[in-house]
Amino acid sequence: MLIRRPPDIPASEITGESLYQNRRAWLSTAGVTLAGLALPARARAWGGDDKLTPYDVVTTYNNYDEFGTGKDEPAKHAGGLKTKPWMVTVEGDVKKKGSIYLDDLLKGIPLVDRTYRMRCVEAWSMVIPWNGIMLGDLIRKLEPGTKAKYVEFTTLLDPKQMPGQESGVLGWPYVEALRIDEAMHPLALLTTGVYGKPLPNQNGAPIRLTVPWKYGFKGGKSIVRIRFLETQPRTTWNIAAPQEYGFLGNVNPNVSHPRWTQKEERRLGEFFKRPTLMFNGYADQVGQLYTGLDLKANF
Ligand SMILES: Nc1nc2c(c(=O)[nH]1)N[C@H]1C(S)=C(S)[C@@H](COP(=O)(O)O)O[C@H]1N2
Ligand SMILES: [Mo]
Repeated sequence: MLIRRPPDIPASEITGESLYQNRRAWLSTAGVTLAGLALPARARAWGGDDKLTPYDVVTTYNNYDEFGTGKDEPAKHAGGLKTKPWMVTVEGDVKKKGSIYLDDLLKGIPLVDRTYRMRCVEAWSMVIPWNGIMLGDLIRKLEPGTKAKYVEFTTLLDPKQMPGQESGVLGWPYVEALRIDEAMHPLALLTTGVYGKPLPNQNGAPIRLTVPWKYGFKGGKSIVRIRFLETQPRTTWNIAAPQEYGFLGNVNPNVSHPRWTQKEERRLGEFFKRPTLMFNGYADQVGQLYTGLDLKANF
């Protein structure tokens, strides 16, 4: 089993402002970021600006265990993954079932640009300008039935292309899932690009899940199957270590990982640690999904 720990972040990654730090990127997120927030106070409490993490860091410091467990390995080894043509299979309690080319699956769904804070369970974080679609738009297009309470996402299983799958560090293929109400939330995306460019393979090309209020492990990469289920599916990290990785995987500074605190985080490119915020700072938008739930027991 793979033992996760917060890594030391080399000084070479302490970099300045990014090229893409422009008005367009921020405008595109304004609707989401500003909704319901008393922004100036909140922004100061948060510790200043959320500068974009530079493209070269976003695309060379990755977790994608199918291509090796070193942060630099996915960028080195994922280049050969064949992502075109790409088929996705839709299964379960849903009207539009079957295997479909990715382009056809996404046809007619509006593209969105969203800059999100992303928080890994290993206590580092980035700010990433994603391009993709709202997951809810796709779900509505697929027309799930009334029994569909969960949506499951499965990564490609192909040890020939993904050498990490020859090892037993995790169960393969990588599986992640959301409750359907979480999946319908407008912040939940399927992303196909970053910084306005097609998603590099190491970031999960050609399509991956992006859920900014949850730990990064919830964001399954290179998805080939979407299933609509009545009962909660088992998910990869939850199977590997259920006491460490809950099904929900919501960012929660009050629930420590058994081996390290989640109260603070290292933003890649910054020297000082920042406090970690409830739901990764998206509490005003997503908090109502969990009303009445004991978030210490349901982590
Ligand atoms: N298939 C697959 N998806 C995965 C992972 C993985 O190992 N395999 N790692 C997860 C983890 S732990 C994180 S933090 C994010 C990292 O995404 P990024 O490399 O695009 O920043 O991908 C997630 N999705
Ligand atoms: Mo992660």
